[in-house]
Amino acid sequence: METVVVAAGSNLGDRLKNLQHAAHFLEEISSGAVQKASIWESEPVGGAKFTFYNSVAKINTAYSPSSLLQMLKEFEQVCGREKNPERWGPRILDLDIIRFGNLVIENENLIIPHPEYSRRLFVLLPMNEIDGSWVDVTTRKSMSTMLSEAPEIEIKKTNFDW
Ligand code: PH2
Ligand code: MG
Ligand code: MG
Repeated sequence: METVVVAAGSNLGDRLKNLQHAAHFLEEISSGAVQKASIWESEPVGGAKFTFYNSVAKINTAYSPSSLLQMLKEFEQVCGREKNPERWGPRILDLDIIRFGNLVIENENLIIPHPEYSRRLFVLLPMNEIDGSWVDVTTRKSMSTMLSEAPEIEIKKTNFDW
């Protein structure tokens, strides 16, 4: 059994409902309770255009990383996400594996830890709420170091439940 951190984002349609669907799904696939951070509203980073709702959830799973990835991708599709969307196009739901226990994986389908998370406050701020003592397995950076080094963006915590 491994502890896995999954980041969730939505910037299309009913963003809160999309994250609530995701929470329901994560509860179904997790062995035991799911720990969810707050939902944060954040400006789009990179080439994306519409404001996101973002959060992260910590689950426990006996699935392999590739099976979990497959399940998350399938669920994104079930929620109505297009199969081959434009790179920065708006998305109903994006579910990314941020960390998978202390595994380090690098293949053509999956990189763990997620290659961008340490520069993304929309992942780090919610992650810090539930996993503040996390140290990156590859860089050995603490959460507070990553938080202070990540580029600033406009982001605020909401009171929505998911
Ligand atoms: N996801 C992206 C690109 N940019 N910006 C924010 N604020 N939140 C995201 O989840 C996000 C993004 C690609 O997955
Ligand atoms: Mg993503
Ligand atoms: Mg993704």
